[in-house]
Amino acid sequence: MGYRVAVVGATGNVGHEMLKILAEREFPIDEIVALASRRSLGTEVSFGDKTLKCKDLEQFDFTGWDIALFAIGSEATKVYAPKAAATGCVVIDNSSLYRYDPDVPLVVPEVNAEAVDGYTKKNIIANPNCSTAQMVVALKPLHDRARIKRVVVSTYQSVSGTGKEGIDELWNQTKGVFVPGQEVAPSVYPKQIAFNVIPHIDVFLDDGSTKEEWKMVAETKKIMDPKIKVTATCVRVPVFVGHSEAINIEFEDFLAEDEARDILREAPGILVVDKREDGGYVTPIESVGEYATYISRIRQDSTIENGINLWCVSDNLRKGAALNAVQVAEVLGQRCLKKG
Ligand code: 2RA
Repeated sequence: MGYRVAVVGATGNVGHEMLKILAEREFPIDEIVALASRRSLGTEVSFGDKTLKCKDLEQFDFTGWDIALFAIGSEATKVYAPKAAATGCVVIDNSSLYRYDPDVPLVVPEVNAEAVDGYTKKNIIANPNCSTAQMVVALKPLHDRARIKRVVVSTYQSVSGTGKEGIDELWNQTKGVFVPGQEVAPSVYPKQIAFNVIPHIDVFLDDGSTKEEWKMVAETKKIMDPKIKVTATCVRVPVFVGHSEAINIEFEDFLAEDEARDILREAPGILVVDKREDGGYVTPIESVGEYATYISRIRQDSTIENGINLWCVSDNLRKGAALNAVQVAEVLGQRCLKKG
């Protein structure tokens, strides 16, 4: 016995990954449907060794369906998530629309799986921002051991975070630099991304930070502990897939780097690759297609009393989005929607 599962936004990067991961992890499915906008009607997408033809989200009736994994923008989510939820189908949403709603749990299973139980208020569960997800996976085991006071994080976010447009722009701009006569295409970014970095993701806020940076602060507090102080600088880099983060952590109590490394080695969802030699660390290219949140460069920060620095890398389309959503569905099934 399994679930009737809808993947909403099946033709997007995250939608594709959701279908792949549902099949990879053999999520218990009795029936699956791929939903997309009318212009993608009939588009074929893969689900394991099967091919699904996309159906029209606008016409779809979620009645009798158990779980809907949403990977569409906030505007469309605002229209269709409540419709799905009202039929009793539990929505697991990747957009930012519901993340800060007190009646909607924001869940990273390795960190706060029990929060899934609160789904009944709106029949919706929110997935965090990709840059938040990998960070809280890294922070949680250390917070349990030595209570985190403050986090300073700089991110190096790949262009796939912007969707297909970001990937296409990096590719076209890079070709434009090398192929004579080929104009450098106008970018979805405010400045050239090829061979460059852009310290600006999402919109600017009144205090000079960006909304992406605000999301990391607000979501870490909601998922982990409102007392943790977080300051972030989010940067777009010319990488196709894989977000990287340099994280500085200040604890209430002293935590030695060796103990931190041992704790992280044992923590769920984490792979530690940390040797003080050439190549003894993980780079984004190595994270692509993997489930793990990789941790490298673990070391004491001797400039403060109880500080640790570390490097964190993960596939932003997987742990940052599709994998986390499927893991939430797994926890939902184990804790709340028992089948069979
Ligand atoms: C980005 N986190 O990387 C944002 C949205 N996926 O662009």
